[in-house]
Amino acid sequence: MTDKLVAIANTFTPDKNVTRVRPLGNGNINDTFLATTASQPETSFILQRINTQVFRQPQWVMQNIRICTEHMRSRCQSTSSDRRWDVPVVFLTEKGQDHHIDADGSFWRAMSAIKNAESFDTIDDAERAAEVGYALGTFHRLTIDLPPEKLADTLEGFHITPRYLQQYEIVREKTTHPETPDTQYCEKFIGDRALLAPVLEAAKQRGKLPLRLMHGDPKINNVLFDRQTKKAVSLIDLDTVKPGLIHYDIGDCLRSACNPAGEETQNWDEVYFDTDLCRAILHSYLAVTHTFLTENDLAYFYDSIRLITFELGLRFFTDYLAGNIYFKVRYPEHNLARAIVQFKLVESIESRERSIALIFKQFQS
Ligand code: GN1
Ligand code: MG
Repeated sequence: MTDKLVAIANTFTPDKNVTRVRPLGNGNINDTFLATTASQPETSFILQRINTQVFRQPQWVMQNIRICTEHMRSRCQSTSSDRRWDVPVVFLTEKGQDHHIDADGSFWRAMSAIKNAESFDTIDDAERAAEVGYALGTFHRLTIDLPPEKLADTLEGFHITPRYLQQYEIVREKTTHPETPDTQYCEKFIGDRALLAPVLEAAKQRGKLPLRLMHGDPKINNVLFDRQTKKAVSLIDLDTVKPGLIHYDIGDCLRSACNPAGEETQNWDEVYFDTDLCRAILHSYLAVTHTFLTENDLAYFYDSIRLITFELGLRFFTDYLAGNIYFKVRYPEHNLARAIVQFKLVESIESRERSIALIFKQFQS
């Protein structure tokens, strides 16, 4: 396999000098590797096999990433900034293609690695949190003038919560699963909050929230921090960049960054939503984005945090019931455990509604 991976990596390098390919990170969907050249280790790059069961048109994913990264790069070049901000570069094959399909039909692509940078699965201090807000704000600021209709819909239904609820109901009807206190908790939790599901879609339909370009997956470990300065320098994992609501991003970023126990914990009593981290993230996010956000945008921030957390729990639980066909798992109840983490987080968000609302109040006129 290693030789095969090295050969695949070398389709993206003119010098064919990759000597080592090793697994990187813990993505739930795609397979990610770091490809290294012996002579120049600093030219390591990211090699990924796209999960084509999830991304049915992977060539559209690449097209979206190229449009978005080129746009962000030209915005960075045309505005002076005293801060480092790196946009990943898509590598091309010898034939000038942004992907390579191997003999097994797998879809591969390569992108530059962000130098001297690191990511974290959890954070616990306000300085780092402020950098997370800066990172998401910078991504939204650099893409706000890129018309969303220039991008393809690469993952239909992604973050459309009412659709996930429908799928859950279908899967629940069709499958049999052991009734345990944990599954009963999840079913009751979802049933009690079914009315919450359409909140953002209804606002979109009523014209309160505009269709914009979104990142789609700005969870904490997709923010890269400079190892020396500790400042955020990039927001990676651009597979889900497509037309959507920036509220999905706000919700996803906050549900992931403000959960110090992390989304993989099994210690459910430890799960809580940290409002100090939330405040730090929002302050810096809004400092970058206030020029284009509207009163309506702010009015839906709390709902988006609660909804996207609920939605991810719903997605994990549905996948558990369906037999773990979407998210990678390490054991059969993994998606059930992940769902409970998100639902505990929703409970904590709900219990802190007033203090979360107070954070936004400061920014609403
Ligand atoms: C998936 O594969 P990864 O870890 O980048 C998922 C996100 C979830 C996330 C939860 C395309 O992202 O929506 O929030 O897991 N990506 C897709 O960790 O479904
Ligand atoms: Mg992702």
